[in-house]
Amino acid sequence: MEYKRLLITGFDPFGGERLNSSWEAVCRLPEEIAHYRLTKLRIPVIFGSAADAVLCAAHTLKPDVILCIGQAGGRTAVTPEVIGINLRESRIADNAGSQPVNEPVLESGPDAYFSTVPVREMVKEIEKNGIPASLSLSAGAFVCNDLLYTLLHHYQNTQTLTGFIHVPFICEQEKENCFCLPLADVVTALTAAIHALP
Ligand code: PCA
Repeated sequence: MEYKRLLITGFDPFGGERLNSSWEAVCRLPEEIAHYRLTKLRIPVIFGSAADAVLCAAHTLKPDVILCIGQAGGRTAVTPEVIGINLRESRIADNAGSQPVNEPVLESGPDAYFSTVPVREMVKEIEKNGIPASLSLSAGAFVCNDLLYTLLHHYQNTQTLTGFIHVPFICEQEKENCFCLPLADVVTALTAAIHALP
Protein backbone atom coordinates (compact mmCIF):
# COMPACT_ATOMS: atom_id res chain seq x y z
CA MET A 1 0.00 0.00 0.00
CA GLU A 2 1.17 3.50 -0.89
CA TYR A 3 1.08 5.66 2.18
CA LYS A 4 0.69 9.43 2.19
CA ARG A 5 2.86 11.39 4.59
CA LEU A 6 1.43 13.16 7.63
CA LEU A 7 3.53 15.42 9.81
CA ILE A 8 1.75 15.67 13.17
CA THR A 9 2.95 17.85 16.00
CA GLY A 10 2.27 18.36 19.74
CA PHE A 11 3.61 21.02 22.10
CA ASP A 12 5.88 21.12 25.11
CA PRO A 13 4.18 21.94 28.43
CA PHE A 14 3.75 25.68 29.07
CA GLY A 15 2.42 28.08 31.68
CA GLY A 16 4.04 26.14 34.49
CA GLU A 17 2.31 22.86 33.59
CA ARG A 18 3.95 19.45 33.90
CA LEU A 19 2.29 17.95 30.80
CA ASN A 20 0.75 19.17 27.57
CA SER A 21 -2.25 17.08 26.52
CA SER A 22 -1.43 17.63 22.84
CA TRP A 23 1.96 15.91 22.94
CA GLU A 24 0.75 13.22 25.38
CA ALA A 25 -1.84 12.21 22.77
CA VAL A 26 0.31 12.67 19.65
CA CYS A 27 3.16 10.54 20.99
CA ARG A 28 0.72 7.65 21.61
CA LEU A 29 -0.65 7.54 18.07
CA PRO A 30 0.31 4.50 15.98
CA GLU A 31 2.83 4.87 13.14
CA GLU A 32 0.13 4.36 10.50
CA ILE A 33 -3.48 5.49 10.44
CA ALA A 34 -5.76 4.93 7.44
CA HIS A 35 -3.61 5.66 4.37
CA TYR A 36 -1.17 7.91 6.25
CA ARG A 37 2.27 7.24 7.65
CA LEU A 38 2.87 9.55 10.59
CA THR A 39 5.93 11.55 11.52
CA LYS A 40 5.56 12.99 15.02
CA LEU A 41 7.29 16.11 16.24
CA ARG A 42 7.32 17.77 19.66
CA ILE A 43 7.67 21.53 19.32
CA PRO A 44 8.43 24.45 21.64
CA VAL A 45 5.81 26.90 22.93
CA ILE A 46 7.78 29.84 21.56
CA PHE A 47 6.56 32.45 19.08
CA GLY A 48 8.28 31.91 15.75
CA SER A 49 10.33 28.90 16.87
CA ALA A 50 7.31 26.58 16.81
CA ALA A 51 6.69 27.34 13.14
CA ASP A 52 10.42 27.21 12.33
CA ALA A 53 10.63 23.69 13.77
CA VAL A 54 7.65 22.49 11.75
CA LEU A 55 8.82 24.14 8.51
CA CYS A 56 12.27 22.65 8.97
CA ALA A 57 10.88 19.11 9.45
CA ALA A 58 8.45 19.58 6.56
CA HIS A 59 11.27 20.70 4.29
CA THR A 60 12.85 17.25 4.63
CA LEU A 61 9.70 15.14 4.88
CA LYS A 62 7.63 16.86 2.17
CA PRO A 63 4.37 15.85 3.86
CA ASP A 64 1.00 15.68 2.12
CA VAL A 65 -0.63 16.99 5.29
CA ILE A 66 0.60 18.93 8.32
CA LEU A 67 -1.67 18.62 11.34
CA CYS A 68 -0.67 20.49 14.49
CA ILE A 69 -2.25 19.76 17.84
CA GLY A 70 -2.36 22.12 20.82
CA GLN A 71 -3.85 22.18 24.30
CA ALA A 72 -6.73 24.55 25.01
CA GLY A 73 -7.38 24.13 28.72
CA GLY A 74 -10.98 24.87 29.60
CA ARG A 75 -12.45 23.75 26.30
CA THR A 76 -15.05 21.02 26.57
CA ALA A 77 -14.59 19.45 23.13
CA VAL A 78 -11.96 18.52 20.59
CA THR A 79 -11.96 21.50 18.26
CA PRO A 80 -10.55 21.63 14.72
CA GLU A 81 -9.64 25.26 14.04
CA VAL A 82 -11.20 26.97 11.02
CA ILE A 83 -8.95 30.02 10.79
CA GLY A 84 -5.57 31.50 11.66
CA ILE A 85 -5.26 35.28 12.18
CA ASN A 86 -2.38 37.70 11.73
CA LEU A 87 -2.15 38.72 15.39
CA ARG A 88 0.09 38.06 18.37
CA GLU A 89 -1.73 38.97 21.58
CA SER A 90 -0.70 36.98 24.62
CA ARG A 91 -1.95 36.96 28.17
CA ILE A 92 1.05 34.92 29.35
CA ALA A 93 4.68 34.72 28.34
CA ASP A 94 5.76 31.97 25.96
CA ASN A 95 8.46 29.50 27.04
CA ALA A 96 11.18 31.98 26.02
CA GLY A 97 9.67 34.81 28.09
CA SER A 98 8.19 36.74 25.20
CA GLN A 99 4.70 38.25 25.55
CA PRO A 100 3.81 40.21 22.41
CA VAL A 101 0.75 42.44 22.37
CA ASN A 102 -0.93 43.77 19.24
CA GLU A 103 1.80 42.60 16.88
CA PRO A 104 1.32 40.91 13.52
CA VAL A 105 2.54 37.35 12.96
CA LEU A 106 3.72 38.53 9.57
CA GLU A 107 4.29 42.22 8.74
CA SER A 108 1.92 43.11 5.86
CA GLY A 109 0.50 39.58 5.69
CA PRO A 110 -3.25 39.17 5.07
CA ASP A 111 -5.56 39.33 8.10
CA ALA A 112 -6.36 35.63 8.09
CA TYR A 113 -6.14 32.30 6.32
CA PHE A 114 -8.64 29.47 6.38
CA SER A 115 -7.40 26.01 7.31
CA THR A 116 -7.06 23.68 4.32
CA VAL A 117 -7.95 20.38 6.04
CA PRO A 118 -11.57 19.14 6.04
CA VAL A 119 -12.53 20.50 9.48
CA ARG A 120 -16.25 19.67 9.29
CA GLU A 121 -15.60 16.06 8.31
CA MET A 122 -13.13 15.82 11.19
CA VAL A 123 -15.79 16.93 13.66
CA LYS A 124 -18.21 14.30 12.29
CA GLU A 125 -15.61 11.50 12.49
CA ILE A 126 -14.68 12.41 16.07
CA GLU A 127 -18.33 12.55 17.14
CA LYS A 128 -18.93 9.08 15.63
CA ASN A 129 -16.64 7.82 18.39
CA GLY A 130 -18.81 9.39 21.07
CA ILE A 131 -16.24 12.09 21.85
CA PRO A 132 -17.37 15.74 22.00
CA ALA A 133 -16.16 17.76 19.02
CA SER A 134 -17.02 21.10 17.45
CA LEU A 135 -15.59 23.63 15.05
CA SER A 136 -13.60 26.47 16.57
CA LEU A 137 -13.61 29.87 14.92
CA SER A 138 -10.66 31.13 16.95
CA ALA A 139 -7.32 29.52 17.72
CA GLY A 140 -6.60 32.50 20.00
CA ALA A 141 -3.61 34.76 19.39
CA PHE A 142 -0.90 32.85 21.27
CA VAL A 143 1.63 30.36 19.89
CA CYS A 144 -0.92 27.92 18.43
CA ASN A 145 -2.49 30.58 16.21
CA ASP A 146 0.99 31.85 15.34
CA LEU A 147 1.92 28.41 14.09
CA LEU A 148 -1.32 27.87 12.16
CA TYR A 149 -1.16 31.27 10.46
CA THR A 150 2.50 30.86 9.52
CA LEU A 151 1.96 27.41 8.02
CA LEU A 152 -1.13 28.46 6.09
CA HIS A 153 0.80 31.41 4.70
CA HIS A 154 3.75 29.23 3.73
CA TYR A 155 1.67 26.51 2.08
CA GLN A 156 -0.95 28.71 0.36
CA ASN A 157 -1.48 27.65 -3.26
CA THR A 158 0.39 24.37 -2.74
CA GLN A 159 -0.75 20.75 -2.47
CA THR A 160 0.20 20.58 1.22
CA LEU A 161 -2.87 20.63 3.45
CA THR A 162 -2.47 22.35 6.79
CA GLY A 163 -4.64 22.26 9.89
CA PHE A 164 -4.76 22.63 13.64
CA ILE A 165 -6.78 20.88 16.36
CA HIS A 166 -7.07 22.15 19.93
CA VAL A 167 -7.69 19.49 22.57
CA PRO A 168 -8.93 19.90 26.17
CA PHE A 169 -6.93 18.99 29.26
CA ILE A 170 -6.50 15.26 29.85
CA CYS A 171 -7.72 13.87 33.17
CA GLU A 172 -4.15 12.69 33.84
CA GLN A 173 -3.24 16.37 34.36
CA GLU A 174 -5.40 16.34 37.50
CA LYS A 175 -6.83 19.82 37.05
CA GLU A 176 -9.45 20.63 39.66
CA ASN A 177 -12.80 21.96 38.46
CA CYS A 178 -11.75 21.82 34.82
CA PHE A 179 -13.26 19.79 32.03
CA CYS A 180 -10.99 16.96 30.96
CA LEU A 181 -11.02 13.97 28.64
CA PRO A 182 -9.26 10.67 29.32
CA LEU A 183 -5.97 10.56 27.38
CA ALA A 184 -7.23 7.49 25.49
CA ASP A 185 -10.21 9.51 24.20
CA VAL A 186 -7.95 12.26 22.87
CA VAL A 187 -5.88 9.60 21.08
CA THR A 188 -9.10 8.16 19.62
CA ALA A 189 -10.29 11.63 18.57
CA LEU A 190 -7.04 12.40 16.73
CA THR A 191 -7.15 8.99 15.05
CA ALA A 192 -10.71 9.72 13.91
CA ALA A 193 -9.71 13.16 12.61
CA ILE A 194 -6.93 11.58 10.54
CA HIS A 195 -9.51 9.21 9.03
CA ALA A 196 -11.28 12.31 7.67
CA LEU A 197 -8.23 13.38 5.64
CA PRO A 198 -8.31 12.85 1.88
N1 PCA B 1 -1.54 25.66 23.50
C1 PCA B 1 -1.15 27.04 23.37
C2 PCA B 1 0.28 27.02 22.90
C3 PCA B 1 0.76 25.64 23.10
C4 PCA B 1 -0.45 24.84 23.39
O1 PCA B 1 -0.48 23.61 23.53
C5 PCA B 1 -2.11 27.82 22.47
O2 PCA B 1 -3.31 27.47 22.42
O3 PCA B 1 -1.70 28.80 21.85
